[in-house]
Order: sequence, then structure tokens, then C-alpha cells
Amino acid sequence: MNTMVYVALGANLNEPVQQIQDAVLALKSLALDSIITVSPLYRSVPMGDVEQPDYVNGVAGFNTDLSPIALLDALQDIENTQGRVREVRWGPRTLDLDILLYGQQVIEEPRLTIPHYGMKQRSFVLIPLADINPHLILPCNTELKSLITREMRAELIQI
Ligand code: ROI
Repeated sequence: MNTMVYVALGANLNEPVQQIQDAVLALKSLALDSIITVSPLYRSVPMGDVEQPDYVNGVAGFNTDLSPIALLDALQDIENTQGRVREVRWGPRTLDLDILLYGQQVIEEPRLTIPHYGMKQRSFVLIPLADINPHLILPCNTELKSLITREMRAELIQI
């Protein structure tokens, strides 16, 4: 079964733009016919209390036949290949790949919460997601665009 999935991309260490570009190439291997749509990339101020460099953020969308857990494993493999070490919670990272949406499924498992728990509050997720799918309706039936405020738009600088 093919499912449309959206993955958030984030990086703020070791050439973040390059990290994201490398991740996009790696994600192609998970996508049906290697076709993926990637949003513009944005520079964003770190969310959270840890002092750290600005982030580069974007979103990728693609069809895949991987199950949610197989997709999670594949994303963690890509993060690890690109040198991610799990250190400080909410601290800096070379690469963060989070599943935002897996079709219209709602999943609550120990390793996986979909839709991503913080996505509705995060400008650096909502705006690039709307760039690639402006008419998206979330599984809770909320229109994605309705969550994006003027303040959120002011937070991001397109690269
Ligand atoms: N802040 C921004 N701006 N972008 C991120 O991708 C990001 N990722 C995180 C935390 C530390 C919550 N802050 C972030 O995991």
C-alpha cells in the first residue's frame, strides 16, 4: 500500500544546508519511483531554552510503501549515517528527520506519535508543509493553512 508521507527536516550543526541536501538524496531511496517534493528551506530561531545556532528547516513529501515503523527506522538510519549523536534534549543536531503525517493515520505508539505532537505550533513545520501542499487537511480535520499566523510567517527567513 502506498501512503503519502510528510517528513520535517531540521539541522543546525556542520553545514546545515548541506546536511539537509544530503538527507533529501537519502530520502529519495525511500520514495516510490524516487520522487519527492521538497519545500523551500528556511532559517529559523531555535525553539526551546537551549542556546544553539539557528536552524535550517524544510519539509519533504513523498509516497512510500514502508510501514510507519519501517519509515521511522529508515529515517533514524539516515540521521545516524549523517553523524547524529543523541545528546542534549532539545539541543543542537546535525540532522533531525521527523514524520509529520502518514496519510491520514493517527498513530500513538511508544516510539511514534503521528501527527507529530508539536507540529501545529511550529512555524518551521507548518509553513514549508503548506508550501508543498497548500490545501492539506490534517487528520483532525483542521485546515493546515488556518494554523498559520502572521507572527509565524515573520519568524522564518527563506534561504
Ligand atoms: N527549533 C527550530 N527552529 N527548528 C528545529 O528544527 C528545532 N528542532 C528541535 C528543537 C530543539 C525543539 N528546536 C528547534 O528539536
